[in-house]
Amino acid sequence: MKKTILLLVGLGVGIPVMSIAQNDEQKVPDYALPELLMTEAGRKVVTSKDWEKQRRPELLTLFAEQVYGKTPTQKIPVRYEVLSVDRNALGGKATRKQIAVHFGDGSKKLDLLLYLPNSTQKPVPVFLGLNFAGNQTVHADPGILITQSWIPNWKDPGIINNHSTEESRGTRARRWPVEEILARGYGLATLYYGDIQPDRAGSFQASIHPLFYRKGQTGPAADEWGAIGAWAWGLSRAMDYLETDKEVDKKRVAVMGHSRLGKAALWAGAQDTRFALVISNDSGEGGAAITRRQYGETIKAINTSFPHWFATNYKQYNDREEQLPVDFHMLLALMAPRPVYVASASEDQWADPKGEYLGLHHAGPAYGLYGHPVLSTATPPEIETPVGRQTWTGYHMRAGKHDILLYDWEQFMNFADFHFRK
Ligand code: GTR
Repeated sequence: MKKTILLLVGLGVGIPVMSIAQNDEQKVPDYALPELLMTEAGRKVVTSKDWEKQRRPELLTLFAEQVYGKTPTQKIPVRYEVLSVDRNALGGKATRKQIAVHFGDGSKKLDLLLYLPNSTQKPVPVFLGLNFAGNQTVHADPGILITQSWIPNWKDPGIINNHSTEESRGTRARRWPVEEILARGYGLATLYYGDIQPDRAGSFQASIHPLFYRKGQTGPAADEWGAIGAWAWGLSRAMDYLETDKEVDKKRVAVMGHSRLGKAALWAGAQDTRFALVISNDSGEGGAAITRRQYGETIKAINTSFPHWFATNYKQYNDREEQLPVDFHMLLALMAPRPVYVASASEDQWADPKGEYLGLHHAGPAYGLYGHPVLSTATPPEIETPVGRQTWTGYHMRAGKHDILLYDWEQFMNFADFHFRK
């Protein structure tokens, strides 16, 4: 038996991380997944009605209270300010809109960037996702407003002392194939996750959290939302705007995200059924991957490196995966009956590609309640052999590292074509 111990230092997140990761398939413990189609009272879920009325709400509550923390339900004042509309962006290929969404007394806002294809009849389907480094990083388009928000000191050019400069334009363009997306008749909407909550420990005061605080409250209670919950909330607020835009087909909005932002996309998709399709790219631990496998990143590792991401309650499961009342196949099942897509990368062992595939596979029975076809085998496919494209659970494993590239987007669009253009 080959023993592999991987020492991960830093991971380029600006926070010192030192943990021992287990990435030996032989060392995956025997585990039993909590039953997807069994209510807490021990009743079998056999119809879509049982799912929608009972089991799905139970699971949503468990994920809220034990994993991500509860999202506040109260509405706060929101105001949209259209900052710019350019009907001749990207050499005439696109309409570019930028919208500031102001919250509460106006002290907090998010900036939404929206590209729509000029060559297609409106309304168009749209992909919506958070970005890691500001809207201006997704394309070199000089018309994109540069984020003023605090930003982690990523190694990308153009970030100086947690602020973005002109030099940051287009630095993450490889992750956002804007022209290809537009050419296929889709729009793209994106916002910087740091507009909602800065990605650093102890950042609640600087986030949108205080807009919801009770009198005297200074931080989230043990079962209240962490940063992933806040980022997911931001996706829903972007969706609120998209619903008002006549050029967007609000019935065909796909929410997507990479890595930590894939976790946020999944949690947004679980809570907000306006998202018609949900896509996870390399979301790993706390995303698509089965946590009971304890392969790659674990609950303890993620809670230690990123103490602000999840509800405080989630820390109870450090080294106690088997006690968690849910596992992440249930998160993916919360999308049912809406289609869900999971992507992995072969060298991204930290995110446990096999665990991500199994998460999706074990979500399948929820789709079965609707008679929707899903991936049938528990064995992940070969590298770069997408599967389930014409089912409700699509999957591929790209060759290479933890990232999101044109290849991934092409598969997302193929899957969206099947569901959105039927
Ligand atoms: C890693 C973290 C992962 C993933 C990743 C990312 O450091 O351990 O869970 O979220 O960051 O977001 O790129």
